[in-house]
Amino acid sequence: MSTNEYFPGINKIEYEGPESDNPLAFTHYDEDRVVAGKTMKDHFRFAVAYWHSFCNENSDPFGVGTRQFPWDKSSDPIDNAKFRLDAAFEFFTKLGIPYYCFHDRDLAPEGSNVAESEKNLAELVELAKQKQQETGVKLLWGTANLFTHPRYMNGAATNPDFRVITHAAAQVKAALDATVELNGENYVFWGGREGYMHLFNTDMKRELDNMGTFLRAARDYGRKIGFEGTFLIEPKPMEPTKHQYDFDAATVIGFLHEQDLLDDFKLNVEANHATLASHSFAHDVMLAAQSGLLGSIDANRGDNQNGWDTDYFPTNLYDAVEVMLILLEYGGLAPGGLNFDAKLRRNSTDPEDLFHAHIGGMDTFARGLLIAEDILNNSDYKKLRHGRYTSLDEGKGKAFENGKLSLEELRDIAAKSGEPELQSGKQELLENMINRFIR
Ligand code: XLS
Ligand code: NI
Ligand code: NI
Repeated sequence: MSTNEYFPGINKIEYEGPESDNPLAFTHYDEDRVVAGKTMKDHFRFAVAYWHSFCNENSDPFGVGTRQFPWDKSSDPIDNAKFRLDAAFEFFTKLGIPYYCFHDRDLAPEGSNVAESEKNLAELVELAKQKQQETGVKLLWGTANLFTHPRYMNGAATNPDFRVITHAAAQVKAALDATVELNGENYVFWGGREGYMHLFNTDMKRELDNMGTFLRAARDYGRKIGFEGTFLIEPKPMEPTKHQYDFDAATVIGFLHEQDLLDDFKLNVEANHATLASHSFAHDVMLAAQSGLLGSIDANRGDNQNGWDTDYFPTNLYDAVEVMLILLEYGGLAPGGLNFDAKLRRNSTDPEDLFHAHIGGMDTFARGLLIAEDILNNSDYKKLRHGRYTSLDEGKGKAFENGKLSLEELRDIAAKSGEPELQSGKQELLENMINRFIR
């Protein structure tokens, strides 16, 4: 054991198969196994979220953090950022996860002015680059933290104070530089404070237009410095603001149309954000996928008894099956991936808990993939769904879909053909069928 080891006693996590009872092994995630034409590794492109796993000490509004960070060894925050990077890459390689994601401030501490913050980040990026080369671990996406610092209390790109907007721009510029330097495949905007607390003091139209203008400037800069990846917007309806502008997938798709951003932007759908918006995880994934705008996924889950962003690790097999059915039908996530934007519970304090959490998430989605493939290959799932629409496949139904029938013509068809017989939606049959495959 080297003295610089942060997870001593834990070796590389291996695939041992469904019969294994080793809690530090994969039972279903077998990265080289080919399913529906692709390896599991390529289906998921799993990523660790740097902020939850290496920066979040698990405090809550009622108590201080409970996690011990053995990498916080120095009184110098830059030194600690370097130790944290070592710990993170030790974890990534032991877990065998191919990607990670970060905010600028996760990687390096903020300086006392713009130039110093840029210098801190560049220093850590240089080291991260070396680590990536040594280990083969890659950057799924970078982003800028535009919500923690007090200056962002009234928003970042949507702040009524222009000076704050410029600071947000400085951060996004540096975070884009970092993402390009590290070959990041995507760049995320999550507008945590882009929203409002009350309309009394808010010019909503002006703020939304400024958000569009800001995003176009960021896009132009990214393309100028050679960023070829996808820009992603991550919807969330609320928290920390009362109302967040990127409310849900449907809202963001409308915004991208209105702001002429569709050529460069897609969506990063997060499970717990979709449920906060009173949708299911699958609903927002489907909405993005069917528009050709599914960029990436932040995998986690909420809690049926709690109405906030609990960010539990995803262990709900049923959710995973629903989402994998969509991913298989719509061609998957690449160049996006599945990022574990999830945190340990406050009372999960052993270093190995971080492994259990990620292993559980990876195995859940791997099982979901195997079950979804089985359903698609060996059941009437698709046939039953498509079967409900056959009257639109030909004749007048098809003419309607093609916009060839006027309202008067439709009326005349109804008058002539009389009352249609009822057609069952077959929901219970389908639900039972899906359950039979979850074995
Ligand atoms: C918070 C968001 C955040 C983004 C990245 O709710 O999920 O973690 O993914 O800024
Ligand atoms: Ni997220
Ligand atoms: Ni979240």
